[in-house]
Amino acid sequence: MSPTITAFKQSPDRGRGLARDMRVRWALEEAGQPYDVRLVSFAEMKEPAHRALHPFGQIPTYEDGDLGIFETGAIVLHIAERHAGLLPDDAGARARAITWLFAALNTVEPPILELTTAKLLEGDKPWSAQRVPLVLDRIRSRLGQLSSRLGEGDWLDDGFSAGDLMMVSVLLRLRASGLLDEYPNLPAYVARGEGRPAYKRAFEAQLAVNKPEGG
Ligand code: GTB
Repeated sequence: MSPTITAFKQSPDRGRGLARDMRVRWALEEAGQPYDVRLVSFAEMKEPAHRALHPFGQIPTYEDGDLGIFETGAIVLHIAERHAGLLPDDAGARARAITWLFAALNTVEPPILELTTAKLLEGDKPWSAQRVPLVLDRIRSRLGQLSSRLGEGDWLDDGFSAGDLMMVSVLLRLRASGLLDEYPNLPAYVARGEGRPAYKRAFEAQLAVNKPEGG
């Protein structure tokens, strides 16, 4: 039986691929694993049936037989550990790839999420005009460090891994801001991720759900 993941019935991004089910879809496509998708509305996410699977009432989730898990990082790692294509065989390279997966989620993404909060949820607060530049500085600091480490490389370590999948996914959230363009190797890195056939398949699948009427 194929695993089942959950995704937004109607994504707020209307299929731009920024909701986190995209990360799981991409991992499954890289692994060559077919999957089913259960679409849930915001209301359904908060109901007991979904909360039994995801205590915080969010997407994505992943179910395979008796197993039900949540948290994108855990799901992608679970897939990567069970199928070829996302983690190297060499123990050291594998540990480094997992390190990048955690770095994407724990070090690079937090200030990016702060920016979303500062702009979308706190934009009307009197202190917002002071806060946003501080958050932008924190993001730039991380991007500069990441850009230096990536250098001329195609990927963060030897070959494409789950670490790159997560880092590219995190960086994609910044595209509209223009911040990535301040570090020329980062848009190119993101474009390499988006150019992967597995990424394209995953993107098309989530777009098909979110296509505007008549579009
Ligand atoms: N830490 C969890 C994980 O990594 O799995 C976070 C999961 C999460 O944030 N899920 C969001 C959710 O279910 C969807 S992805 N939100 C509903 C809720 O909390 O009630 C976050 C997201 C949403 C929308 C956009 N967008 O429109 O661009 C981008 C990302």
